[in-house]
Amino acid sequence: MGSEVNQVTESVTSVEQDAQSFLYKTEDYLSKLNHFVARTRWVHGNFITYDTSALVAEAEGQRRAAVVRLAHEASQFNNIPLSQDTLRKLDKLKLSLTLPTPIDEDKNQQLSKVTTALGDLYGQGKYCRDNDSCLSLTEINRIMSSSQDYEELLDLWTGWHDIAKPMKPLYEQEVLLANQGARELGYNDTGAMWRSKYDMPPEEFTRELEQLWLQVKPFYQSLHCHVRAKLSKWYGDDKVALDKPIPAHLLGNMWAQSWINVYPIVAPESSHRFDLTELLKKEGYDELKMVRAAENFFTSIGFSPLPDTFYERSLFTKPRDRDVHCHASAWSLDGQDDIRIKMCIQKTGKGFHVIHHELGHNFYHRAYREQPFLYQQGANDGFHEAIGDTITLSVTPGYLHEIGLLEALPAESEDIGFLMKMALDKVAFLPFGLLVDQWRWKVFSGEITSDNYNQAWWSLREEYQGVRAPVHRNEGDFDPGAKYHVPKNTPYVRYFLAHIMQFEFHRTLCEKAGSRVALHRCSIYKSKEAGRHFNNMLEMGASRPWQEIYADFTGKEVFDASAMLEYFAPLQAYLDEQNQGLSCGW
Ligand code: X8Z
Ligand code: ZN
Repeated sequence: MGSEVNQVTESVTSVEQDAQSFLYKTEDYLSKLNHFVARTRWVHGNFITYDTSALVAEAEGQRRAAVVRLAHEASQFNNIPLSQDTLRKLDKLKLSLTLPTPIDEDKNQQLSKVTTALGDLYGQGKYCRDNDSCLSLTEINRIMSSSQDYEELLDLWTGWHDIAKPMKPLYEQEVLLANQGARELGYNDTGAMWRSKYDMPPEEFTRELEQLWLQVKPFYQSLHCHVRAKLSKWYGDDKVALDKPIPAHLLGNMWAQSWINVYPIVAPESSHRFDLTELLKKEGYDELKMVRAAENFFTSIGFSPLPDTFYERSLFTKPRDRDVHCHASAWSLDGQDDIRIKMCIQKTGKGFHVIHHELGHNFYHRAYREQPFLYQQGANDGFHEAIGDTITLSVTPGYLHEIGLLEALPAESEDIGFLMKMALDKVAFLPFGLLVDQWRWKVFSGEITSDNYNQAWWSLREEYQGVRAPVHRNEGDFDPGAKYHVPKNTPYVRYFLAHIMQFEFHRTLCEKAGSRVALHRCSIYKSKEAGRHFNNMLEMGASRPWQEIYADFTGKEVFDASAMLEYFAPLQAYLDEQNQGLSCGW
């Protein structure tokens, strides 16, 4: 009897050793391959040409094929008792691709070509009124952010959405190929695979999202109601009807995902009207100075300064003479200290926030670099998106005053204006953050087919955001493709999570910093204690289930949106008052 037990233990140990050695080699191999692929992607993203596209397609194809091969090899360890850590790493390996590729090499190459082509259609997209005057997305965004001319906005909106039309057949192919890859790895479809990345059964994850949405939906609806009424006054109720969804081109943003640019139309009368864009201009902040200021926030709470190579290798401004992928991104090329950002910085308040967002990614990359390769990730992808945003919540008027950007410290009575701006950015985003993947999950599962891609997109946008297409759309249009993350295959629900989580993180850090003021007035600037606590979480990477990391960090077992609601409580009271007599909803 005793010797049988020993034999079992010995054989388990030797399988454990086999699995560990497999993982050790895999991590070593993949980290080197990743470095090479990242360099190729970096060059391509900075210089989109026929050749760099071919190179990146090939490199990505190699990487996808290697990961899939290793994930299949890992299945030799299925249903064998192994240590928690080994099981976790095997799971991370299996889930590490966003677009799983079929094992068939021809299909793998086809998938690579299709994904690169889709990304390039977006990166090279321009709206040409005629051959001599083409507008890039950066230019379109700049005009849209300040125009209040209904027809001009409509022209830009339709002009940009047209770039996505040729994506449709490519997207269909991509869905078919990725789904085949997902099935070969044992998932029902690619969407099911994406939902399996959250350390809980995928159905439970879907329920968790639904609950979070229900918690914040009443507040979103109040904001929607108020903004719609103001827009209706501005544009006339023939253009913005008081009981219908808002035309999607009137919210100061191509996707109506951030409404901060319509602040001048909705600003509370009695409130302070300082404008961060103006302050940056007045104080002579160029792109570099904006990045330095954001870095300074992180170093003030105890993070080491960024390496010189960050400044030597990053891209901050849109080159005049070539196509680049302008959408902001943060990179860790080598999993060590070669961290960079690539963004066409807008010298605006919003641009200042985005820089903090990107640096949050980089400080996270660096904090978890001592983890084994497969744990060099956020606790979940929402964490990664929430780090820099948590810092933007500390970019309060008080902080701006402290760093000399804002002359006089605004009185508390003026907070409503500031909260309104924050809500137009952070609360207005929530339904968009949720619906992009609602659409994709249904596309991957086959519930939405190419016959109704566009119609299904707009019914989700109406349902969740309460916005409608400003002109008639049909299935020749492919409006989801006009949003970066669709052609670039970046899962999106991470941003929804991040928008909720950042308020929980902010509340936790404010407690650590010993703050005694309301959540929206708290800034953790210069608090080493808050910084230390933050860093302890970041260092863990994905080495433990995110729920444990979250509970350790916040001290709370429950993950909910209560901090966001607490932060905006004074604005909620103001909106309730303003909305009296209006009939809200759509
Ligand atoms: O894509 C981003 C970041 C890069 S990870 C700039 N964001 C989403 C978007 O722009 O749509 C941040 C907020 C949502
Ligand atoms: Zn991000």
